[in-house]
Amino acid sequence: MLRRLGVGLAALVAVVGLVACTPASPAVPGGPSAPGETSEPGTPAEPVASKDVGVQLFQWTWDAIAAECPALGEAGYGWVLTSPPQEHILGDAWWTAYQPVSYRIDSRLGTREEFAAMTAACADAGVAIVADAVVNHMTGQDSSGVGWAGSRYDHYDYPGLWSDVEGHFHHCGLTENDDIQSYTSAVQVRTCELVNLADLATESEPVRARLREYLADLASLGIAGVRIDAAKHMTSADVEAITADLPEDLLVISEVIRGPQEPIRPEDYTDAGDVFEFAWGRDVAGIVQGGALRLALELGSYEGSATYLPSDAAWIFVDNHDTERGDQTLSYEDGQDYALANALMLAAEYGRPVVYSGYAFSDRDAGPVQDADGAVLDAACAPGVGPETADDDGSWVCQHRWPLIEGMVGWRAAVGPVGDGATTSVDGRVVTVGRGQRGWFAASGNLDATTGRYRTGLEPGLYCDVAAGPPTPEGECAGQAVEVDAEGFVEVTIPAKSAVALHVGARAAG
Ligand code: ARE
Ligand code: CA
Repeated sequence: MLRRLGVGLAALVAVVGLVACTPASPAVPGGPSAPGETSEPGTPAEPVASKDVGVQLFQWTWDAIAAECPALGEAGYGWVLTSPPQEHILGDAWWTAYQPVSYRIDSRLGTREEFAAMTAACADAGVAIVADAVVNHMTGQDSSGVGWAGSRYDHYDYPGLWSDVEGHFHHCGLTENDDIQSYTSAVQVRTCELVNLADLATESEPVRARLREYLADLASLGIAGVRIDAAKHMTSADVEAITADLPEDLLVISEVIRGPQEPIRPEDYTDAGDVFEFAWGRDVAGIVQGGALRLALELGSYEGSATYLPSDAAWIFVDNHDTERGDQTLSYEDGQDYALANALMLAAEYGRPVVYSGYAFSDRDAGPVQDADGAVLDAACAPGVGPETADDDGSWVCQHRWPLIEGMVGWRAAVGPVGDGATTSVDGRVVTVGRGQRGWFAASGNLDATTGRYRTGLEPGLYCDVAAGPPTPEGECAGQAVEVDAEGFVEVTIPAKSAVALHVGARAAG
């Protein structure tokens, strides 16, 4: 079955405000292959209200996500990726969530009722919920224990759920301790254990059936999609089988990390739905640090670039919870470079973007701030968060509210995910992106401010520079107002390693 950005989520991310003369929505509304968004001459330009941008709210509680959703919807985010919601092992580290003990929706991030209340509150705000589904494995604990919700377990025995005697687990027998040793062996990757995590026999029908039940239960609580954790460690057929009963319109995004020389490739999973393209975040890191920004807008289409997933199957990100703990991508610690990389992701036409938002840490394993019982405390964003904010360990970084990132989410929501190809490379380090009458974007990789006169497709008038953040609820610009002259030109100063962004949804009074 071919699962792509589905109807339910698509309804949220659809190009809902298209001008009358635009062709009817395609099968994948809002997708990168959607028709051009440029208004016909003579039609007044309106924001397109496309909401394809996701935000991963790493380790946010269900209550905190519910509270954030109105602001997310207002900013233009279409959906939230949550951390895994099922019962997990006890412990302080963040990764306890990736060791399921049962499929009860009861975790230190919240109860089943709180989860359902979150999907409802977010839906009211026009924001969909995508849940992280850990279905490849159970725990990696060698001794028995009790999970967050009180379920007893042993490494290969989960009473009433899985047991070794019934053949629910793989014991690959290919390596000394049954752990994956080499990613160049597909059979090891799929049947041996990922860091000692008890590997489910996902090719077996009884296992698949129970996993389908788990995902159906999540769907009944109002989710609009699932991230399939560790999809590389199952076959694409397994992922298809496990997700087969889900409503047609549910989004399925497989996590398959692209690795050089590996036999298992992200491309192998596109029959099961969409896939995260890890290459984008890795490649954009060097590009932004080097400053030749043109390349960032060409990733995925540039002939010289490495293999990328087809755009309509790809979800891209600057970082996620794993890569921010590694050295292959940028992270919040890169400050302005990180903000700029996110802005480029939101202006690019390749794939669909996911903004990441987590908490500050210096220890890789450190979990989010918890109470005495281990329940995670509700996240909250301090006023004025941004790339310059000093982050004490445990404080919520709130990247999704950084002015440039939030402003560009609004920009993308107003101009749509694809343009008419009117991207002009001014020079290697300054790029401009025109989206007809709807919007215009310029970014600079220079280490000094760059002043220039540029042609836009915008109607004459005053526009807020949303690179300084979205306009206030009262409609006041967060930063400078930029005048588009009678010929459509602007004269702007692009700050070092930053951007200027104008769109029809943020016109300045005056
Ligand atoms: C923890 C401890 C381990 C311990 C284990 C069991 O760290 O020492 O053995 O528990 O007790 C997360 C954490 C892990 C954690 C695990 C379980 O990152 O540290 O283990 O939870 O609690 C591969 C997979 C990819 C996976 C990454 C991390 O292919 O799917 O490894 N990513 C997802 C999640 C993770 C999560 C898991 C999967 C497990 O996003 O957060 O782990 O549910 C090359 C390959 C990649 C490979 C990568 C790293 O790049 O191409 O495929 O990724 O190396 O090995
Ligand atoms: Ca497996």
